[in-house]
Formats: sequence, structure tokens, C-alpha cells
Amino acid sequence: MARPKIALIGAGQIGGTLAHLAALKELGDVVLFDIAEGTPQGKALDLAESGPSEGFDAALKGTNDYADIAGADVCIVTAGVPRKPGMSRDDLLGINLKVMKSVGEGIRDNAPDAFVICITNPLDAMVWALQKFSGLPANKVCGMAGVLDSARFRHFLSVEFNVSMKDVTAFVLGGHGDTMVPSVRYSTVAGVPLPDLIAMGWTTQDKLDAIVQRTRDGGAEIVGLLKTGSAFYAPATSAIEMAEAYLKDQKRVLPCAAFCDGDLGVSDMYVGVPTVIGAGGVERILNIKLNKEEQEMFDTSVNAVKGLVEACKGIDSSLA
Ligand code: A3D
Repeated sequence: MARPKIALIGAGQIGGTLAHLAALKELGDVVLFDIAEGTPQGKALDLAESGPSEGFDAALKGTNDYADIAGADVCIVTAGVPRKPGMSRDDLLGINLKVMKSVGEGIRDNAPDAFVICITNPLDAMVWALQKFSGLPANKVCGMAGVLDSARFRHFLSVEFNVSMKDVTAFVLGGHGDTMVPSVRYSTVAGVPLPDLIAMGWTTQDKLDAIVQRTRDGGAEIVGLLKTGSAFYAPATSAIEMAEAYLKDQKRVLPCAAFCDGDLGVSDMYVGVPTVIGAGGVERILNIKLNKEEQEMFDTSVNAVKGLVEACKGIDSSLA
């Protein structure tokens, strides 16, 4: 059987890390696409030369021609610009919307059967626009944010409780922005919900509140430290987890920016929700029940995304 083909649109910090991980995990052959001449070719060759030591056989190709992504099974999109210190994700909207148009058309014309994972920010609005520009079915286009935000939450919780990260489950709902909603009630250590752990004296409400806020600010914390760009190792790992769930039909339950058609009360928008990812793409959305406080936070987050979607429609009339 032929190996799956993984197209990475954008060969920057995240794109290069995605290529490395996809090759190490032997998920398939990798095509790195970018508009910058030489960058995808150089990264692909450098990574291919790590194959003999690592012992992988994946083929890696760098290109500036969309024709090379033809027939891709998975496309992961990081094309665009990342933020610098002092910028919010929303500041990227105008420039990255234009990028989504060319990327959407490139995927539509060359890889219409692919499962598409968008990472470009502002995530929820960009994945919405990418689906419109590409015309691919909504269940085959989704955004990576929830896996990363949840991983950050899980990491901070595991440090607080001094337990393995493997035993901490958590998920973060809503838009991938300052209003995201880390779900305390549905997050657990080996099945024990966080509120019970407060009652057990494992942490305090104040410490938990600080962890929730640090999760919300997780991207900005790294931008502030790096100064020249944004996080790339954990974002790439998170998207690879989603790609693997699709390629291996794992039916993983992962939070991602999925198209909501009445799900959790949201219509005609992409927003972070718990989903099942398998060979059918986003196969299901878990319509979990929120309490009053969670619903209010979720609604605030959804409204923030709605504002960005409206701004996209204002910039590009074909989206209206
Ligand atoms: P960077 O290293 O700058 O790579 C972006 C690449 O996109 C560069 O190589 C560009 O040449 C390329 N590019 C620009 N325009 C086009 C185009 N029209 N077609 C093809 N390629 C193009 O950025 P990065 O890899 O660090 O980040 C990529 C994106 O991911 C940014 O928008 C970040 O804000 C976003 N990001 C999202 C998350 C989420 O959790 C959602 C996390 C971290 C970064």
C-alpha cells in the first residue's frame, strides 16, 4: 500500500517541526510547501538527511508549487505570520486572511479529499475562512488549538499536583484567544475532578484560578520569552496528534475548532469543542452540558470569535 501523503502548507517554525515529527513517527511521505523560495527545499533536504540516523524511510520534498501537494491525505496549514510581543492574535487577521484565500484555493484545486488542519491565527476565524475558500466539506476542515491549550493546562496541573502528565486529562473550550474557557469541572487527575482535588487539599481555589489564567495566557508567555515569534514545538505536536487520529482512524476524543451547526448552541461558526476524530474527519461533536458560569464564559468567547468572522466578511466580500 502506498504511504499516506502529508502536505504542510507553510514551512516556517511550526511547518519544519511538523515535518520532523511526521517523519520520525513514519506517518507518511511529507511535502513542505511555502512561498519563500529555498526554505521548504532546504528544510526537506536537512530533515531527509536525518533519516539514516533516525531510521525512517519517509520521503521529504520541499516545493513552491501547489501541484506537488496533489492527492495529499492530510494538509496542515501554518502559512501566514505569527505574532510578536505586544500583538494579539487578532492583529494578524487582515494579513492572514489573504493567505487563507490562496491556501484554500491551492488545496481545493490539488488536494480536495484531504483532511485539513489549520493552525494559522487568529485560529477560529482563519479556519472558518479556509473552509469557505477551499469549499471542502466542513467535517474535513478543522483547527488545532484545543489540543495545545489543553496540553498547557495539563502540564501546569501535573506540576502543581506532582503527578504524571499522562494521568491528567483536561480540555479547553471556546475560541483560541484571551477568552478561552479551560474547563475545571471536566478536568481530572485519573478521573478525579479538579473541584474534588481542592476538597482533598491537593490545591487551593486561588492556585487553580492562577493556573487557569496561565493557560489562557500560555501563548503570550512564550511570545514574551522568545521575542521573535510564537510557540512551535507544542503546537506542532498537537496537530500531529490530530493528523494521526485521522490517518489511523483512532476515534480520539480531542478538543478542536470544529464547524458547529447548532452544537453547544453555536451555528455556522468554528469554535473549540470536544470532538471525535477518525477516518471520517471530525466525526462527532460532544454536546456537553455547561453550567451557568461556564455557559457565560463560553458565550463571551463565542462572541469574540463572531466579531472576527464579521471582520473577515468586511474585508473579503466573497465571504459575506
Ligand atoms: P513562521 O515561522 O513565520 O512560518 C510561517 C510560514 O508561512 C513562513 O515560512 C512564510 O514564508 C509562510 N507563508 C507566508 N505566506 C504564505 C502563503 N501565502 N503561502 C504559503 N506560505 C506562506 O510562523 P510559525 O510557523 O511560527 O506560525 C505559523 C502560524 O501559526 C502563525 O499564524 C501563528 O500565529 C500560528 N500559531 C497558532 C497556534 C495555535 O495554537 C492555533 C500556536 C502557535 C502559532
